[in-house]
Amino acid sequence: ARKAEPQVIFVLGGPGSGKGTQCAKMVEEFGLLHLSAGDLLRAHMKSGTPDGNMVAEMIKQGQIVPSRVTISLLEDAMLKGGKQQVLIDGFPRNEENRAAFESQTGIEPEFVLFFDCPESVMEQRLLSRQEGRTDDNIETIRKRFKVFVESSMPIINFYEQKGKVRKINANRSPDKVYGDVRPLVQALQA
Ligand code: UP5
Ligand code: MG
Repeated sequence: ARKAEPQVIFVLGGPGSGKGTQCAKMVEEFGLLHLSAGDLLRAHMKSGTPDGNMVAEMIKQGQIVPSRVTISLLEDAMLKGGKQQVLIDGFPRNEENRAAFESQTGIEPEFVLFFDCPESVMEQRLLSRQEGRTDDNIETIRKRFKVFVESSMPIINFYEQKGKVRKINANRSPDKVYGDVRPLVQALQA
């Protein structure tokens, strides 16, 4: 018999809203598989392939990589991870991503966590991060904000209309934010 499709939560929110931070907390407590599309793409950059070089350039410009690349990385990682519950962090970011994922995998998210945070706060967080990301400079950060508003917010609105968005105020301490996240994930496990 075919294995049941995994239950997926899309974790969305602007650059620096705390997606990665909150996913780590969910993994620690509930043991879900965490797939950060950005982390997978950053690892792929190092492959030295033509696709890898394209990804590096697009990330530096704050642009959204074509779903062909991102979905294949996500699908591989989902298979390898072999878990029934999966957090997909930072994807889908535009309509092309969303429609392609749905048609290629047949997966609909259980719900969408949306970390809502003012740009000024996200900007401060990204400028103080010391991970050496090629996109953590003010010029690229502004491009990332613009792409988020123009291309990614419409995806959140799409799921909002389906009643699937769980909006969280992300402008608080990580533990306070997690206090609102926790019961949502717990309900899925029950
Ligand atoms: N921090 C976190 N929570 C905090 C809190 N509550 N209070 C105070 N500080 C807090 O957090 C960011 C920083 O803030 C950290 O230093 C953290 O300690 C602190 P983090 O948890 O890393 O936030 P996150 O939302 O994950 O920020 P990130 O920078 O990863 O978001 P982006 O959406 O910009 O990055 P992502 O890696 O998803 O994508 C990067 C690029 O990859 C995109 O711009 C795009 O070019 C490309 N991409 C695609 O093309 N397609 C995809 O599907 C995905 C990515
Ligand atoms: Mg992240």
